[in-house]
Amino acid sequence: MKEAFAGIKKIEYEGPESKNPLSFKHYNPDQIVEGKTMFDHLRFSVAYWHAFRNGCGDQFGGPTRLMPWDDGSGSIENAQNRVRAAFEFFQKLGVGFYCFHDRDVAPEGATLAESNKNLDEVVKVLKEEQKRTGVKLLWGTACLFAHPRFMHGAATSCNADVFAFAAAQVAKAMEVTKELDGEGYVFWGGREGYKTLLNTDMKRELDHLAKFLHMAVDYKKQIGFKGQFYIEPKPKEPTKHQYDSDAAACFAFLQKYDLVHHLKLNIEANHATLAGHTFIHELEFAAANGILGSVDANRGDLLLGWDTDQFPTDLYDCTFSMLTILNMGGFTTGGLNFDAHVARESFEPVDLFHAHIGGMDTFARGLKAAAAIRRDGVLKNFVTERYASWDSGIGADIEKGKVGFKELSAYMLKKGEATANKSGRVEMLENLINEYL
Ligand code: XLS
Ligand code: NI
Ligand code: NI
Repeated sequence: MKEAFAGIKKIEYEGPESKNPLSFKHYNPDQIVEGKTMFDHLRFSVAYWHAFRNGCGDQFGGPTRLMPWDDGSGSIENAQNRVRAAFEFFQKLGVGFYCFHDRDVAPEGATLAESNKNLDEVVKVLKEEQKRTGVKLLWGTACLFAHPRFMHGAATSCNADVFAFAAAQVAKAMEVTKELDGEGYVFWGGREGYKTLLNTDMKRELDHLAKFLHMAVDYKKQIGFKGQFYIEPKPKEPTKHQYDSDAAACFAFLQKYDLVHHLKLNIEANHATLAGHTFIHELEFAAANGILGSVDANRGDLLLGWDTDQFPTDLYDCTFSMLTILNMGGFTTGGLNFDAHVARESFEPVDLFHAHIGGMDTFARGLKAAAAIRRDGVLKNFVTERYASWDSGIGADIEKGKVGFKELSAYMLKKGEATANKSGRVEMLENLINEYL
C-alpha cells in the first residue's frame, strides 16, 4: 500500500524557537516532568471516528475532506487499508494510543453475525498494526446511535429487542477490545435520553440502563476483560435530554444502582460546557469523588450550542485540567483522547497533523505550567491558609464530629460574633496564574 500521508515525515520536537509548523514546540515526549516523561503523563490518543471517518459534512453541505485512504467501496479490504493509513498517522504523529467504535473500523453487515464477521476481519489488521508500531488501544466502544434501529435509544429503547441487539453488540465490542489489549471501554449514551417526556417512561428507561451496565459488568468478568469501564457524560445531542447529563448526574446514577465501583468517568471538555459547566468543574467533581478516569480532549465554541468538537488550543483550560490530573496522581488507565475533528475548510490530509500537533503542544504547555504552579505551591498554600480555621479549635471539633448544634450555640452565644473574614483575593490569584502561562 502506498503512503497515505506521503511527504510528511515523523513529527519531531524542535523547541519553542522553531518556525516549522510540522514540529512540536512544547511536546517533548522524553522530557521529564515531576518524575515522569511527557509521553507517560499525557497519554495522547487519536479518535478514529473523527480522524479517519468524519468527512466534515454538515446539515448544509456534504463532506469536504480529502481522505485518500477511502476508495468509496465500503469493502472490508478498504476498511483494512484505512487501518494501515491510520497507523501510519499515529506513528508519524508519535501518539501512544487510539480509540474506536466498532462501526468506525468495520462496516455494519445485513445481520449481527455478518457485522461481527466484518469486525473480526478488521481486528486482525488492527492487531497486526498494533504489534508493528507499538501503538495501543486506550479504549474501545460500540456505536449504539447511528443505525436507525437505535432511533429510540439502545439500553433505554422502548423496544426490548433493540436492548437485546445492543447487548449483543456491546458483548462483541468488549471481546474485541479485550483481544486488542484495550486499557478501557467507554459507554457513551448516544441516544439514551428522550425527545419528549410525552412518550417516555423515564423511571423504566433508567432502570433498564442500569440493568444493561450490570450485564456488562458481569460479562466483563465472564470473559476476563481487565480494562477500566467508563461512562462519558453529555447533556444533549443527539437527544434533547441525555440521561448521563453531567458528572454529578452520572455519579448519582452510579451510586443509586450500585455501579460506582465498576465505572469511572470519561470527561469531555465540550460536553462539560454544553452542560453549563466548565471543563475543570467536571474534572474536579469527578476527581473529588474518585471517579475521574479519562478525558476526551477537545473544545467547544461558546457562541454555539452544540458539540463542535474542535481541537483544544486554550492554554488556560489545558493548564487547569493538567493541574487536576496531576493533583489526583496522574492517569492510570486513562489518557487524553482527541475527540475532535478538523474544520470543514481544513480539508487536506496535512491538516490532521496541524490539528493534533496544536492539541498536543497546548497540553504539553499546560502540563509544564501546572507542574510549575505545583512546584511553587502558589495555589495550594493559599487554599491551605484559607481553610486554616478548620485545622484547630472549633473547626477541628466540627470536622471530628465532637460538637453539634447545642455546643455550637453555646460557643457562639459566648463569643458573640464570628471571627472576621479574609479576602478571597480572586484577582490576585488570576494575575498570579497568568505569570505561569
Ligand atoms: C459524542 C461522544 C462520542 C464518544 C464515544 O459526542 O463524544 O464521540 O466519545 O462514543
Ligand atoms: Ni467523546
Ligand atoms: Ni463530543
